[in-house]
Amino acid sequence: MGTRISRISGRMVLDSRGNPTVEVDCLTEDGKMGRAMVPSGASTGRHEAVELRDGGSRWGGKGVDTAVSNVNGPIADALVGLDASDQGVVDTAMMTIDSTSNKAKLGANAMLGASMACLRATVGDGEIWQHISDGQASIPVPLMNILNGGAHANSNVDVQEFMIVPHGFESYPEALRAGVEIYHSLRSVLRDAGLLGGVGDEGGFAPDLPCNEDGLRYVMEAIVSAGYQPGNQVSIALDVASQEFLHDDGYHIDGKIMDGSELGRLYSSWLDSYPIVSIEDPFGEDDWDSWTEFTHREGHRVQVVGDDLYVTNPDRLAKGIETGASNAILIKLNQIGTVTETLVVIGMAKAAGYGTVISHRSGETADSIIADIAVGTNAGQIKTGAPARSDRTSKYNQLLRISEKCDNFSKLFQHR
Ligand code: 2PG
Ligand code: MG
Repeated sequence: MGTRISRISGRMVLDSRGNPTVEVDCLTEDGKMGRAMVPSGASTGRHEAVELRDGGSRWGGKGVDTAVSNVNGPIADALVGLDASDQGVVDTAMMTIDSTSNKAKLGANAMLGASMACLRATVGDGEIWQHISDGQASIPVPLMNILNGGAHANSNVDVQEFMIVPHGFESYPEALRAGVEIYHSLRSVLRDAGLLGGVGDEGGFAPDLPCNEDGLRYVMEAIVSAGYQPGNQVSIALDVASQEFLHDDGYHIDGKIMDGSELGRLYSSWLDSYPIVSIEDPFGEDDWDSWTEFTHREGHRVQVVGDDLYVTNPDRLAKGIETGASNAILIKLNQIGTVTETLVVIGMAKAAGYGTVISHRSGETADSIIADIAVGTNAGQIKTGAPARSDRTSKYNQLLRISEKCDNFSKLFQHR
């Protein structure tokens, strides 16, 4: 058993927002080393697995000393001696000592760091995407967030993410180039309008705008002025992250208060006017009826993606499949906390005919594992921010490397 784990060790490192996060090293008896860093969300769903933070005043309450101690203590004790290549056994061993339904004891950040480090150690100098693939790998279509609002920006824009989807290209490198050119074109468009300020957490521009629809207008202008055809070559995706503006009296958007049906009709009017191929979290995390109503009406012409709704959790996804709440799921490893469970949820979604979007978090690291996971599971889509800032480009760049060996660029959204 060459891949028997000889050592698991954790430490604190910093994420892209300057907050502590967990890094884990896994060493095997045959001398392999796997290292992984854990990302962190800001617009987190209430039903996500627990991200263990120390609280108190140090690091603004965001310390991860307890999570790191859990890696070096109980997790290391449980994993040393196991075969790193048996991911299911590794992850089950951690779940057995945690025993909570939301990983509150060990922390999903501690568990995921160890889980991913074991996967890396197993693969060694090889390729993670090849290791997890059942033979059907493809490079995902990127959903690139070029205009940031909501909880990721200090602006008045309610919609969290305006993304471009460069789907009408023969290869990933061409699609990426289009995305990058449009990103820079948006900078010029906003500068000319006197709206260029800083960028948001995911590297997209973060202007104040008179209304949310203006985000769509500026993105359209950027696509056209970069020389691309909206709809044919490049479409738009939104992450509304509506839970963030859902209050007791309804959804607060554009200075109005709407119920789920009214908000759904606003989206429908956007679908009539813009080439939108995907809408994520159009409704709140427990507003199942609005999800079902909207997906029933619009699911034939738009991908409806559950993020806070499903939190990469098989039980919540099962409910969504049963009720027809959406037709796609966002996949974030740290929402559920282990590699094994993540792969199970992806499999479940695919079996139900759901779209699968592998996603970063707004707080990221240089770790690019989600690029490999998106390729190896043939997910079809990846969402990993603007094509700027190393925490985001590390994933786009890893896809460039992989595309030297795998030239199968997903055909998703090509024949709309
Ligand atoms: C989302 C994510 C990533 P956060 O809502 O989809 O873009 O944001 O990591 O803050 O939850
Ligand atoms: Mg989201």
